Amino acid sequence: MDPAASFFQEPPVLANQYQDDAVLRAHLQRVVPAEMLAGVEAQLVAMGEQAAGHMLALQDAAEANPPQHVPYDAWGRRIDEVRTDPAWAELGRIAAMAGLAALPHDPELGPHGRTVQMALAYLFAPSAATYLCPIAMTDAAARTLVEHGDAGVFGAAIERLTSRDPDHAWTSGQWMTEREGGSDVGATATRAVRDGDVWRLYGTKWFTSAVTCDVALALARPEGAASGSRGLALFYVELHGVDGGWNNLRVNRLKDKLGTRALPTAELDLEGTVAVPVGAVDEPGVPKIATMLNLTRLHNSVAAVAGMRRGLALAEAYAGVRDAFGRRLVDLPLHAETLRQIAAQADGGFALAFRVAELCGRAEAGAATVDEARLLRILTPLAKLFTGKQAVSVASEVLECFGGAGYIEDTGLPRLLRDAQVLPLWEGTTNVLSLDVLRAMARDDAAKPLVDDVGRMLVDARGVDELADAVAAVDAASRALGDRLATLGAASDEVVAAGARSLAFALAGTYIGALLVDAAAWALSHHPERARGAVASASRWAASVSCLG
Ligand code: MFK
Repeated sequence: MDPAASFFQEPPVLANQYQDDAVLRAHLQRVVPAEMLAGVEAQLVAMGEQAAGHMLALQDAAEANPPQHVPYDAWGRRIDEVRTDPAWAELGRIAAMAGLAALPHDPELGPHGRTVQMALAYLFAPSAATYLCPIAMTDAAARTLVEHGDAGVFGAAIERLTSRDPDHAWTSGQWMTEREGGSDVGATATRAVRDGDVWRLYGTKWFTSAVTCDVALALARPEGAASGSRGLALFYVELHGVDGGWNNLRVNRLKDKLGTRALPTAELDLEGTVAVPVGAVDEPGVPKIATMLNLTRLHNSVAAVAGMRRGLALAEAYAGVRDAFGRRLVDLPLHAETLRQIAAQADGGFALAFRVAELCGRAEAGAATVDEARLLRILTPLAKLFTGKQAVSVASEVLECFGGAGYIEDTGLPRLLRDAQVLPLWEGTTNVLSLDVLRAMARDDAAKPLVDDVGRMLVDARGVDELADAVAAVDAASRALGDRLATLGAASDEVVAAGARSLAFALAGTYIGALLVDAAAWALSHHPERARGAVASASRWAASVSCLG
């Protein structure tokens, strides 16, 4: 018998993704009160089970049968139907029932609602064919309407956007990007025209993700308003009328994307689409949509760290079953070292994204101090830009851990890389976010609370022998960062802007170093028998962060 004919490899098998994730579980133990965690743990276990079980088949089905745009019916009528696989809708039902958009509004969870929600989202995302994208926009639209809209006008919509009943729940889109530019929002050409009692929108939205949504928030320029971003107002749109037909809009085509293939992303023409202003129509809409953007940026960060964790879980599972050179991969020193480096990246990104979730929950519950609010403002773009880049490089490394199998489509592995690539560019590119970090520093003096928080965490970890080197390295990076920040005032705007990305990476890298040290100190004092991974990640991070400051 030809030996090649009997060749096969054991595939990596995922365990329950909650029970198997020591980093997530330790974090929740630290930041969520024990009684509350006990109350939500069954949900986390169930999501961890689904994510390693039947959701994988739903994800595969949705990806294998991407959305289709059917512009006309058989008799020539324009219908613009967008057909998706039933598995896509099923993923939406799972999200609604888990309360992925509802939990931050649950008064019983108070400031911890965001952390619990993001823990579930983190388990859901890597098995959900990018369904976290519509959830992110839905969650963020609900919060934006709560903060900037009239409850009498939008109460019913908010109730549906935050419903856990999948037959009643709505999802939202976010219509910002136009042909003129996704980053240069001030160039928006869509017009809002008063027509009797209603406003109508005219223009083209060039990237509208999850076009199967029920509502959307859109920027448009009311007639006579100023040019640039200050003249834009924020509008609420229902995509369909009561008869089920489109609200005077046309689907031009669906985008043929590198990844996120199950997610229908469309180009839309608005041809008199009826819209309702969110708040006063003469108020600038950009600061209002910033509420939405900051939340979708947090979701983006969580999707990034979830993707890294999934890649690591798969690479570790494979290393435990694949032999090479007469040994299991996991026993090969350099391969084991590579896995530990990936783990340090995943742990670092996780710590930053979930710190943002924690602060966001406190701010939304009215429990944040002034410094925590400023910290949230700067950490949100930092988390998005840093984890987005990490996700791509980690996904690439994970594929390499599988050798040739990592390059073969039906292993499902190439999708990890394709789907990661959207994370640095969706919801603001790395450069746009680096400039937003400068904006947060200039307007809110937000670098100071970040540096102060690093100092607080290092003080807490001083005297812990196992962390002495890591504390010293992060401390040195923080002092170098302080020196660098002190020079900014004397530099020209052009020079400061040109250095924005490197400064953002230094800020994020140093802050993550402190978060990892803090988490390791907590693990050593609470669960020393389980602290090895946390100490290893803190030490590895600190060894590289010393060159970032
Ligand atoms: C997953 C599937 C994906 C499928 C494929 C997708 C492909 C990608 C499609 C896309 O295009 S995604 C969308 C990408 N675009 C963006 O994310 C927007 C990028 N631009 C920005 O983020 C700009 O910074 C922003 C439009 C928000 C502001 O630009 P401006 O208006 O030129 O800045 P300006 O004048 O400094 O800010 C206006 C106001 O907003 C100021 O407040 P005041 O009026 O009170 O002074 C700012 O402080 C406030 N602001 C800006 N950003 C803020 C903020 N406030 C809070 N948080 C923020 N992040």
